[in-house]
Amino acid sequence: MPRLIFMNDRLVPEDEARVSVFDHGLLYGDGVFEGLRSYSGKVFRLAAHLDRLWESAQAIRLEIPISKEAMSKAVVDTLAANNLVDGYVRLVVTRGAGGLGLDPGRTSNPQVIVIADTISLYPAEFYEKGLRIVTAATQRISPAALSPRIKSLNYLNNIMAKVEGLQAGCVEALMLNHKGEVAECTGDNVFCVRSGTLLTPPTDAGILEGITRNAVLELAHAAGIPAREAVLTRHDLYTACECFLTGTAAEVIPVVEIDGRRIGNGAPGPITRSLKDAFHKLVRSEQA
Ligand code: PXG
Repeated sequence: MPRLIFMNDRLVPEDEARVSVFDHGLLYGDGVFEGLRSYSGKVFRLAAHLDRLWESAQAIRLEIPISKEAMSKAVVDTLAANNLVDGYVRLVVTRGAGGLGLDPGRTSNPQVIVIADTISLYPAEFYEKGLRIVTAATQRISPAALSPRIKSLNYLNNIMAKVEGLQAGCVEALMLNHKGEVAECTGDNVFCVRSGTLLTPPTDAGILEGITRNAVLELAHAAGIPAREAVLTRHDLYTACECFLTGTAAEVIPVVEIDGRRIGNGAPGPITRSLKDAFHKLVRSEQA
């Protein structure tokens, strides 16, 4: 069965879901996207993902041609049309087709695309034993150059770092900001536990403000675990008791080694495990 893709205003079979070679999303990475998940038929934090998509679009002066309500319906309909209960949804809005020049004013017809698919998860072993990661030499792009808060179609900064991680035999890589502080991983936010306090870099460290990150901060507060945003250096991570990553795809995943330094006792820590469990409960309990 071919997948059904939502394109602009309707569902079409995947081989009919096409964009122009003149689309500035393709030519320049001029567009925005989101990645969401549904659990047992409920889309996790759909409103927050739509808000972030609209904010990304506003930042690049791209007007999304459909309403949030229509996008919300498209997400639900695309999952249903593909018989997906536990699925992954990619929302893409491109600038649309135009001439071979940067000027977005010379484009027309921004394309709205909703793809629903199954999610390929990291092997269960990574969640039980924890990840090894390395710091990429590729810095997170400076907010003065392009805000990392924009989830744009230009992800080369992250891809360059991801390739470095893969070359080192790791599935994720840590990225530092232009000041040498810890920013985030290529597609995940980073947390550590020091002296019983949960710490994560602030948004002005030049990161994407992850929806999973925010959910984990809420869960920590609810569980009475002290938690706050803090500027972190690699030293803070190397000498932390625990470390973990958060993201829509990865959920909450422990990190047990960074740049060859063992974190804590080298096994996923108790705060990590309790937040991982709490997150699993949350995604199955929240209403869409
Ligand atoms: N940082 C970056 C740079 C991201 O791209 C996150 C953090 C985590 O944010 P959320 O809101 O997901 O908690 C992301 C999200 C993919 C994929 O296909 C990537 C993301 C999300 C979903 C899928 O690799 N990145």
